Amino acid sequence: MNESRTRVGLFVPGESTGEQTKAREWADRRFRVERVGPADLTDDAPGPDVVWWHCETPPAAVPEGALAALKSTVRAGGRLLLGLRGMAAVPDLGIDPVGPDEAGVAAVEEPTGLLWRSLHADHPAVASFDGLRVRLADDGTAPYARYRDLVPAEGEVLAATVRGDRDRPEETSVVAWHPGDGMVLGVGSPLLFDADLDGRYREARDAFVAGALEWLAGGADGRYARPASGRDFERHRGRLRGDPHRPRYHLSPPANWLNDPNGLVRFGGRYHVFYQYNPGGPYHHSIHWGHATSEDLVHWRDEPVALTPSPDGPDRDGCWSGCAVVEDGIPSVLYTGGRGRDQLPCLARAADDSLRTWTKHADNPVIPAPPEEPDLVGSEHWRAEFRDHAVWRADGTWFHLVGSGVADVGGTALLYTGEALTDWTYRGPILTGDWEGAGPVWECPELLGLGESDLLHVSNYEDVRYFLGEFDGSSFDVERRGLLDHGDFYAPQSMADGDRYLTWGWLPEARDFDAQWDAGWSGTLSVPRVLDVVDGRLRQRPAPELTRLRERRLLDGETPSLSGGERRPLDAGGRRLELSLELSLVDADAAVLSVFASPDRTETTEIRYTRDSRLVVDRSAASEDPRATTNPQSMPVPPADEPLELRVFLDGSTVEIFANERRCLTSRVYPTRADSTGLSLASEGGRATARGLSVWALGDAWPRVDDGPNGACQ
Ligand code: DQQ
Repeated sequence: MNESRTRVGLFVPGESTGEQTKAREWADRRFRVERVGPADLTDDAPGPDVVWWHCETPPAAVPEGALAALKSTVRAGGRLLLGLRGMAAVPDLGIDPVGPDEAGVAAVEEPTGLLWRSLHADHPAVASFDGLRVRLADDGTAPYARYRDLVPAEGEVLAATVRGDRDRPEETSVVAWHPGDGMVLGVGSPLLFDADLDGRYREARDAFVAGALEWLAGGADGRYARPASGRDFERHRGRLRGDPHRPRYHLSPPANWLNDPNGLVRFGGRYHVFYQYNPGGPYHHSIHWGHATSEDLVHWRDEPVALTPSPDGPDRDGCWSGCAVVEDGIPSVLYTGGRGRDQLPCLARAADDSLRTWTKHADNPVIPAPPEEPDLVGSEHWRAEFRDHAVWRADGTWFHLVGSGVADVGGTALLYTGEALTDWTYRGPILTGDWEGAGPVWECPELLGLGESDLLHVSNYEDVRYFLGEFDGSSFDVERRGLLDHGDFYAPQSMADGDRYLTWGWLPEARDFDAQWDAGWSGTLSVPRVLDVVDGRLRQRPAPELTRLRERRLLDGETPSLSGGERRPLDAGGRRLELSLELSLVDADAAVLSVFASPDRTETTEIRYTRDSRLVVDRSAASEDPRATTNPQSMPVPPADEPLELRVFLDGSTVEIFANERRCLTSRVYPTRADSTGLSLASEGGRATARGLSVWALGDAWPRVDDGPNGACQ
């Protein structure tokens, strides 16, 4: 009868319910089962291998003594499966100070279950399933507890929810904890035994619950613990290493979600880059600040998460974008706290020189409400769009820009000044986009003094617009304007580094949610760019340090000349390359550089330089994956009778193009074939030449850590 020798203790602190009785009948057929109550969970009695609390009623209704017994069992190294509403007890059981923010009872109206995270797809409870979506029930009434706006402080999220055909990434349903020597798995998905389930969901339930119990009973498996140290994050990074789309020399998240770069500061001889990070999965939610450091701007190390939302604070729903300043030798960050419908500026100060720990200001937010004038635009989510911070000091005064939008007018950057980072006086907008195409809201405004000009840039939901001109202390006079990048580049931020500024932008994915969930990561930062102004115009160059990534020179200053209609494969290829060349159209209509191309050209990304002075990235054949975006991207370049100097950086799924050190176009593409590594040049409608064509294979920015089946080192 019993297939397993595992001893399962069913924790039933009161009368068994019908559901618990059925669960016991199920368990009896598979395990050695005993019923345990508080009195059985003593330190001196040899306990079962795993305790299962199939908890139907709110755990708060359970006598305190029963919880205390369970708590000491876990502390002493016990293993515990919390089902149905059981996860709601984690704060009282001393497992996690942050408990689920949703609990209740819901009818199962469509097949519902686990949206498992690909990072943990080898977990024994799910390893036998095909795919990451595992439906466990299609009938019944299910008590549940789950995280929605919050994420656990100590637990690692293993799964969210799939309901029917819809993914619900924000409904966290499975969490693993490793308190002390104990192990706990919380499952808020419908695990029902007293319901009329379709056979396939019954089978899935059986395999999952049995797998979960056996995994817990096996003990001592820290593989699914929440990463705490930089080394833990590097192990997560190692798990994704086999993914050919992962950038290797760009600054990317160890796994999960990344968006804007934040709090950029060079401090104590190290470059610190923080970034918007969701530890719960590869989607934008419950934003924390991830952290990476470098000594040389080329090689990076993962650091522990720097800022975490405080469940009782004004940043409960997320620590959104912000900047760093150094005051009296101590870095501080100003960031946007989100809570309910409010977005308000919050302050935190570094509590150690490695910038790993931060102390939040006791009286956050430091600005209690958005200004009443002008009439700021709001949304269904926010009372007023009022977020993102750029702070600098001039003549003893702090200046502070906040991004916003004026209702029925356009995006704006609001100015505050102050004597201290905690004390701000509102001065008004420095510039408002009251012209066609300015965008309704300006996110992430930043103002930099670039010698002969000031530069203001803003992200308007679509593009990053920049303005060169003069800031006179209260308003910005625009002399020239443009786009910082014409492709997949958003919400940049800059770091003062001696007499230069280094700028990183977020390169969002150009593929759908499913593809991002399945990949287990989303988003990367650009390479660092040096911005300055020359002859009144903006110059953008890759940071010179990047040449240290060059591992092998594959082509050395070649000068191919192509006749009309000719295509010439280059004797070089790869997924991580830098190319440098000067293209001339001679009398061609277009010259085309193909990258990430398969030998039969069924997959190819085409960088096309056309006689009408445009550079176009054609993604129509870039990927055989229908989930990838195919629309073209383009930018103006100098007239076709002038040579076009290109530096192109390829890294897994990123193509970053610098044209004549002025304009940039960044593209995300997802070639699927292992042989989509080719490069070629072609000329259309006449002759074209390339001069100084060099190609380098580039190395890794991150330490090589191999951690698991997906992580084979290449
Ligand atoms: N991303 C942040 C916001 C900012 C936006 C939230 C820009 O603070 O406005 O993650 O990408």
